[in-house]
Amino acid sequence: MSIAVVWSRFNEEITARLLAGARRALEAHGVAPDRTDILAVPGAFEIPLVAKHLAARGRYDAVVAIGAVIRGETGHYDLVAQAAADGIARAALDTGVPVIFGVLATETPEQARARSGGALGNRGEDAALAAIEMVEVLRSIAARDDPASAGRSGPAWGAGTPPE
Ligand code: INI
Repeated sequence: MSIAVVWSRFNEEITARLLAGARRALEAHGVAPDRTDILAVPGAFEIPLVAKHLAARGRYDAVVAIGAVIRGETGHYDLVAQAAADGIARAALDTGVPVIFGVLATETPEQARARSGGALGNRGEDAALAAIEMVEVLRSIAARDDPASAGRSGPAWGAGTPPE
């Protein structure tokens, strides 16, 4: 599995912790560091364009987008957070490659710290796990279309087991 990470430097204290979590999770799940490319961008607003370029290259199974948008005194926050969310979703839908939303959007720096290796876990780690799961989901769909796996059937597709 080959993964690209778009890492936004804005609020770097937070995003460095998210990136560390993502790298740890990828390696722990068998994605070797030399199969993981990391591209830095200035802020969350810049993530979608780079994510789309990477996804369109055809050499990555998924792209993980990492950033932190923290509400300040102005409305800038809403614009940046919305543009990042919309653009990341669009990059995935336009290319057919999973682009995972590992961008924190919080009211305060404390809330961001809690979600980047603090009391509430690490959203970078969660994003990396979501990327791996999405690659498996898409591979399971492709396997169903593969004549070599004809006859395989069952209710559960993808990586998870649906509840009864
Ligand atoms: N970028 C972020 O990643 N997080 C923020 O909280 C943020 N705020 O609050 O302004 C932010 N702004 C920069 C933006 O992403 C762009 O880099 C900049 O506007 C240049 O296009």
